[in-house]
Amino acid sequence: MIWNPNKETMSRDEMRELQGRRLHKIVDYVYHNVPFYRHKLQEMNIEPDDIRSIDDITRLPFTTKQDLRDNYPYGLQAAPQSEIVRVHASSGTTGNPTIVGYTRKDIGVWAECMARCLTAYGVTREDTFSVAYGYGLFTGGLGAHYGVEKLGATAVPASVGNTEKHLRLIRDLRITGIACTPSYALHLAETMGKMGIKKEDIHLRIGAFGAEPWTEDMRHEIESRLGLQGYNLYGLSEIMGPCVSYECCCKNGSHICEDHFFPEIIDPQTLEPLPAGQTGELVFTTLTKEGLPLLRYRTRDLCSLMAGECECGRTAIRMGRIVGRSDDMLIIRGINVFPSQVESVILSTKEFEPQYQLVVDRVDNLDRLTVRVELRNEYMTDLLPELAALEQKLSEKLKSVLSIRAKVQLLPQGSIERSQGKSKRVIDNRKL
Ligand code: DLL
Repeated sequence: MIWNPNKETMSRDEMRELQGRRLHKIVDYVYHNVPFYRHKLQEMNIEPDDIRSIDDITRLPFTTKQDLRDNYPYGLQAAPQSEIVRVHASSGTTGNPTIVGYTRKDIGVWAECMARCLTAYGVTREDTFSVAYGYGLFTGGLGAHYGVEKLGATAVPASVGNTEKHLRLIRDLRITGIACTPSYALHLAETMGKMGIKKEDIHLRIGAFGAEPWTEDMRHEIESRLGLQGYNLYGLSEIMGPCVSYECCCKNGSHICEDHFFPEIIDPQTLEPLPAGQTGELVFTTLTKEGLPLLRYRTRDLCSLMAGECECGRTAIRMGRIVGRSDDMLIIRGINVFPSQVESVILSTKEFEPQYQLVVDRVDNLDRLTVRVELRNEYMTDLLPELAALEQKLSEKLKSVLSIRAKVQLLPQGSIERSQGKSKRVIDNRKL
């Protein structure tokens, strides 16, 4: 089944023509509504009417997360606040999160694209679908939820945590579909084992997994342990949230909703566009967004685009799996974490040396972050309660900045190896 055959199976020529028209409109829109873009375009001597076809996109300026940070909170928003019906936020490289405002039309486009994803996975109105991404400022929960309702399946807003209760619901409500991070899917499988629930006792048949990188091996593991078919779901808050691209039954690349989000791959060093098949940094231009339209937004995700037809009948271009990042962002339990956020917390706390390491492990299929930090000599003590209080203080500060709990490990001054060149701040022991 295809949710919107009109858009999802359009001929390539028609699609490019539609994209060209929409690009012209969005450039005109940001030119007149976002001073940041007007100045950039004026500096480059570009008038909206110069942008006539989708090929003209390479003339436009890039946008980065830094631009969003510099214009925090609403500087790049194009629609007036009275038109914004919701905001989400994602973590920035330092204290300021990125704020994304959505108009009612944006929320509608999001639900439409999410319904396309779910239909491609095989979800129908007969399914009962559990959304086990976090509900809140993170786009995963509400984003997937609106898609399930749009499609007409039954949404179960399970959110994260409460794993045992969730598993009982999965069994008792005969839940057939689930959206969550791949690592949470494995955690579910493990908890099932502990609770004595067998995969024959549940009816899950479809999983929509994303928000963090995962591999084919992980797919096979999840599929065999939960007894379902697992599909990739990709997205990012700045562009919309989950729904930007999705796998179909062929499980060979993810179709991009390219009537709404135009993809390019660039060389992250030279910023030159790369042809299909080559790996580089993924860049998106939102073609229809009203709240926060972005031109050539650099996602920092590394992948390649796959031209050519797909056996499922969809004509939309596909992207391969995300194979890395062109910055140092880590994804821990689905939450984006930048080492620089940890650094700024440590530097603002007088007891610690600016020497630290982030160690990421996967225990029982859940990510665990440990922050190792050196205690300055003058604060060193053998009074255990004092040390515990310091650990607690840092752990709470980190929680408020990162939105995830980190275990703090205090070390004597001088114990973290000093490096000659780049310091090794991150030890990622997860095997992906
Ligand atoms: O993670 C949106 C989302 C929610 C996608 C639920 C899928 C499912 P952010 O928090 O802004 O948004 O993080 C976006 O997460 O740039 C990628 O680095 C990574 N990411 C998201 N989906 C995938 C995926 C949501 N399927 C960042 N595979 C992106 C690999 C993914 N990485």
